Amino acid sequence: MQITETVRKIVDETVVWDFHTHLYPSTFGTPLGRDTSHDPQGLMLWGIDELLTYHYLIAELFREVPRAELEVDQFWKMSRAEQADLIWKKLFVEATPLSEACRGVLTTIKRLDLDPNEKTLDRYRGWFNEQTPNDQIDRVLDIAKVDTVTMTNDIFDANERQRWLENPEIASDSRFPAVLRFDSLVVNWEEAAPVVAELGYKVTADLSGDSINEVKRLLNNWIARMKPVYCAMSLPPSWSYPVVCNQEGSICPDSLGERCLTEAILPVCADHGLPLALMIGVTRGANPAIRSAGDTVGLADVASVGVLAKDFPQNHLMVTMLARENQHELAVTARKHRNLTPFGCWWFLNNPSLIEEITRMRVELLGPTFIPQHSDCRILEQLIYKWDHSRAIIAKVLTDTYTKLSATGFEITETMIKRDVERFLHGNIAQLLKR
Ligand code: HDL
Ligand code: ZN
Repeated sequence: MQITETVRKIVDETVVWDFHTHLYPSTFGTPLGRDTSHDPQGLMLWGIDELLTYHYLIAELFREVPRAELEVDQFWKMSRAEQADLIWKKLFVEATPLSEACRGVLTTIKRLDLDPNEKTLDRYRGWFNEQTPNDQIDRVLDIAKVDTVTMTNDIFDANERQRWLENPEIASDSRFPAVLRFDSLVVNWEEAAPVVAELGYKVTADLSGDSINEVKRLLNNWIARMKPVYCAMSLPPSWSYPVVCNQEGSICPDSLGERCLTEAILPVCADHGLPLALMIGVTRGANPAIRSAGDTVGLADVASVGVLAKDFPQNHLMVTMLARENQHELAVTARKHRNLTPFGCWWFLNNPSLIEEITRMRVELLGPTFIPQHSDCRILEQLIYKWDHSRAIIAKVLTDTYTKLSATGFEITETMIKRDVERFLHGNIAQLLKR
């Protein structure tokens, strides 16, 4: 058997379950739709203007264009189309689109049978304006060979929360399973408390009285409403468990978040058999002026992940970390705790050089027992490039692995490769989420 060709063919053909995205079906409304889904505040983002104003590209625009030419607040005053025109001009026409986020747009344009060498966006806009949201979802999932696109449904996002309250059937498209997301419960309980109270739960900023039971009631109600496949939160580099409190006397805020995590979230997840995803190492608002492009990475404490897994063996933790330097310790920690599954090459790690390094290390340390990638897509058509680019790297790592394995005299079969690739791209997730 020719291992290289066989692996590449199988990886390209195996259908993906995308474990973490920010994508939505058209029932959540879309700014571009011309049919009933059209809604300026809609959550389903698709089309060329959204692709080009992805916050990764906004960050790159401000590096390419000097301040004398473009002040940040001038950019925010532009329309979405004007912003997209400027990004195309500055990053794709007047400069070479060398970055991964730029190359991704070109891969997507090419796979949609459009010409990546246009000097303006006119032709692309013309084509996208002929599409409908639902046809585009079908087309993109088919091209990307993705059959399940896991959403991120943040109960602290008022726009999203209102849509769920108004339409209980909003998540009727089974290709888009829900995920109950609630960073604020752990990261900033004092800010979360008034929002939770406003929703009708008797909670206090210091978690006194019946607050913990009320947080559990909130979680149970939203699990009943959303029917999530798992629950999730992102955490800052400073997060630790047990919490380190160096403020004498007064309740330190982090201990409130820890109580929400250990006394409410983890017991409720265990009751429902729902895994909890922890996405650790993001510093929000490092540069607030550039809005969602302004978050950055920080080194986090992996030992805390191990202690949490040890203390809560009845919970399954799915963990991704943002710092490259945390990856080896996370993989070793997963060897110690069967209820800990590393997933994905998150955000600033979702680049070929780092996907290769991290996936090689994980295969060597964890064999087939992890989830190599998620896309984190925010715009529908990104599924095409994020999975094209990741499949190429995963195939390369597996080819090398099987080649070395074969050198021992162990027989590698096509059936074996199909089994392993199906696990990496779909089966490990389906098994963990009991789907
Ligand atoms: O918190 C998260 O889920 C992150 O993925 C953020 O959404 C981030 O802005 C992002 O899109 N990363 O790819
Ligand atoms: Zn995300």
